[in-house]
Amino acid sequence: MQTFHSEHTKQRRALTELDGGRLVTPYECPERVDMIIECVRESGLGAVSTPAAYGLDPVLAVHDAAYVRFLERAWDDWVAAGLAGEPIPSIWPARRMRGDRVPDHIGGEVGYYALAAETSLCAGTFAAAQASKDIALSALDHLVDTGEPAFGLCRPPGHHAAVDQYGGYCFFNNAAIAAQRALDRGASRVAILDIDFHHGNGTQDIFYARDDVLFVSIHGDPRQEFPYFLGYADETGQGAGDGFNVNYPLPSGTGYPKWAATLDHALERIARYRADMLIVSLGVDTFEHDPISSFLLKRDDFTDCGQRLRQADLPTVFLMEGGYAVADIGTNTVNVLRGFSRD
Ligand code: OKP
Ligand code: ZN
Repeated sequence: MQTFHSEHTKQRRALTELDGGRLVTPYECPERVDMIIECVRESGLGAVSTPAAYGLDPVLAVHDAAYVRFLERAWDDWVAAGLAGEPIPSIWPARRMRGDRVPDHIGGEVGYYALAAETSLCAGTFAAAQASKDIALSALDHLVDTGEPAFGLCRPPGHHAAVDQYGGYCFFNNAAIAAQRALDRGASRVAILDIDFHHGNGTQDIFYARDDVLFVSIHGDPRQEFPYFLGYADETGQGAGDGFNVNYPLPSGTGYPKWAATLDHALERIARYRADMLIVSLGVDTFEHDPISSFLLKRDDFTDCGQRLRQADLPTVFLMEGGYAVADIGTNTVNVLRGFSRD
């Protein structure tokens, strides 16, 4: 399996995350990439390649143009407005306020375009988000061109990014961008399986009314876990997309037996869809020692997970999402990939 990796992902180095009323050093840190690529190189998984540059057209295929322009200039506008610290929203278009007007001031714009407040912007965010989607696109193209599976070591992650909103450490929805490219390159039914601990609200948002992308997510129950306001089992899609969105919320404390049985259900749904391609939104924050999550998967469970994914027998791309137990993130990620690759 080929891995796609870029040092440019590390250009995002925010100083602050709003966590329980304090500003802390972000959990989603550049060291995550160092740990994963080191384990990939030691594992003998396969070659590591640098992504190609795709520009913004594939981003604009799934995201709102004004949103993308906002992300490009937000840091400079914040600094020009004389604001100290990193951009964090302090007000949103909440219920019964005007959600149809984009303010002119950066203080209002961040509230319009952010879906959560933990994710500060910083000088390198846009460049890192661009590198991240280039990695996803390169991994997708490698699969289409060679038929071989690929791993995109994306960072920042993408699955919380909606059509016109960032948050949950995500800016461009890498999995959605890759899925759209797969369709543009001839696929007709793409399945996205999101096994990050958190619900992939952004991916769901982008494809909710469509039947050419099946979105299936296994995640912490939104009654108890971020993103709280999406990810319930009764969200099944709308219009042409009705029946093509599948959520499996699981309670805090879920261990591998229950999680793996749920994975098997998810894979059965994907098989019934007769997907011609599988994109795995691969978060390893389901790990028992993850600092912000509450499932109980162990290191070896990730290997078993990879083996089960292999049973789906589909052309597969893995795209990195979350995982914040930095010391173990490389082992857990490579365990999935090696479990998948092993005969
Ligand atoms: C991004 B991904 C920490 C709360 C964190 C945001 C979680 C974002 C997760 N006190 N809330 O891994 O899905
Ligand atoms: Zn997550």
